[in-house]
Parts: sequence; structure tokens; C-alpha cells
Amino acid sequence: MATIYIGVGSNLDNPLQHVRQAIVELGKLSECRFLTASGLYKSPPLTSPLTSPLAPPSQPDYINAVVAIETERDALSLLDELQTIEREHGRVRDGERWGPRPLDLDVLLIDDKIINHARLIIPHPGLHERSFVLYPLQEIAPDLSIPDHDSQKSVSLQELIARCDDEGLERLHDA
Ligand code: ROI
Repeated sequence: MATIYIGVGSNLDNPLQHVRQAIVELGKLSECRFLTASGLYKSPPLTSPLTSPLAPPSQPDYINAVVAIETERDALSLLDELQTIEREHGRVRDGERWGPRPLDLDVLLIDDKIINHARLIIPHPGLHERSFVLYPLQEIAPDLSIPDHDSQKSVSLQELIARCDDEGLERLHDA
């Protein structure tokens, strides 16, 4: 049985509602047991490193949360189901990497596995420096350690948080 952490994010068309509804839907994934959800967080959009930090924000603030589930399911079949949920929330994958979206569901971690697949990289590549992922994760799994793709060693969540600016992240309330 694997414990899987899933990042939930939205910044379009009533983001709070998309995130709340997505958490309910993650509770109903087939052959999965829902463990817990973090509170809801609001943050300014993290945009492409190529965008000037002085430019006005080009998209609305995000609402984020992290959910933990337990399952024996294959990671890619789970990814298919998550992408179906994204589409049901109006998400169109048009190849725009840093664009606004009604719902983003990212598989962040699967136990202490490292996966390098064309469709799925685990741990999620942005996880190490994204406050909107690290802080909600800390709330539900403070003792996590996270494997590193390069060194094959792991780093504690506490250490990543100590290195990470909170980037204007604000905890709103429980999910
Ligand atoms: N920025 C924030 N604050 N939250 C997100 O969930 C988020 N998701 C994204 C990008 C565009 C990187 N920026 C984000 O995919």
C-alpha cells in the first residue's frame, strides 16, 4: 500500500469552489482510501522564471491544498483519473506551462519512490521550492523526507521549508 500526496490548485472561475469540490472528488477515487487534506492556502501566482518579477501579475491568485490518499493502484492509472477530473473542471491542456487553470492536480510524492516517466516525474519537480506545496504538506505530514532525483539521498521537509521563502502564502481555513 502506497501513501500518495496530491497537490490541488486553481486560479480561475471561483478557485475556492474548484479546490473544495476536487478534495471531495479525491475522496471518491476508485480503490483509494482518503487519509487527510490540508487547509486551504492562497498565494500569488508563481510564474515562469523568464517573466520579469517587476511585471504586474498576469493571472489571479491561486488557491492550493494538499491531499493524502492510500492505494495499491498503479501511478499512471491514477494519473489518468486525475486528468479526467481536471477536464471535468474545464481544464484544457493546451501546452501552456505557466498559464492560469481552473484545476491542477499534481501527484507530488509516492512513498519514497523516484519515478522518471515521460508522463510522470516523482517527486514532482517543482516541489522542493514551492511554498504553496511545502507548507500544506507540512501541515499533514511534518516528518516527511523527500528523495532527491540527483543525489538519491533524501532531504527533510523541515529543511526544504527552512530554505523556502513563503512567497506571500496565506492560510485561509480548513478544507
Ligand atoms: N502558482 C501558485 N501560487 N499556485 C499554483 O498552484 C501554481 N501552479 C502552477 C504555476 C503556473 C506554476 N503557478 C502556481 O502551475
